[in-house]
Amino acid sequence: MLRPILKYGDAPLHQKAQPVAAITPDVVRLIDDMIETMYAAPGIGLAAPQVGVPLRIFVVDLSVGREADGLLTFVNPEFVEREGLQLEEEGCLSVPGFNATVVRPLRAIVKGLDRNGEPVQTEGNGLLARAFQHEMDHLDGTIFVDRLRGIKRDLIVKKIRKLTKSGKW
Ligand code: GNR
Ligand code: NI
Repeated sequence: MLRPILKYGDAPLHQKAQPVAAITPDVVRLIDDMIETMYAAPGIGLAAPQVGVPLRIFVVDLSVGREADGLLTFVNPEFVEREGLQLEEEGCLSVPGFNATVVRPLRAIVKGLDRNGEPVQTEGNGLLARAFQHEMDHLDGTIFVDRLRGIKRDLIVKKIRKLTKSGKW
């Protein structure tokens, strides 16, 4: 089932998500809905708070469903290692119409549980490392806009505020 994607300003996006206590049928349904919603958007990643659920779950698929082994699901993810720096353009399904250059680690190893509750650990480089960090940020209530400083951030926040006031956000 498709779930609506929340936008910048919606409370769950700005709050820390809680660890998943057990992978119940409800949690499995949530993961399946997140995958469907990510592909439909389309996006390369989606975190549970983006669909209004304050749990520590994200999905990533750089191939957006085109490759059979492209999908990664993490429940209660943690960074094992982060290394290097990259500066690239970044966007977010919860901040449609905006993007900005964000500093991220070049390489990241994430561990967690998959949708069957089995331990998984994956190394990401470049865009995958960026997606890992972007989704982990969502679990901590951080959006890429929060990582910007100065006029770049002010401009985006101002434009969103204006869109919100005119009912276009
Ligand atoms: O679809 C997405 N593309 C993207 C591009 C560069 C850096 C991060 C991302 S994640 C984003 C989907 C999303 O908002 N996930 O939370
Ligand atoms: Ni995002």
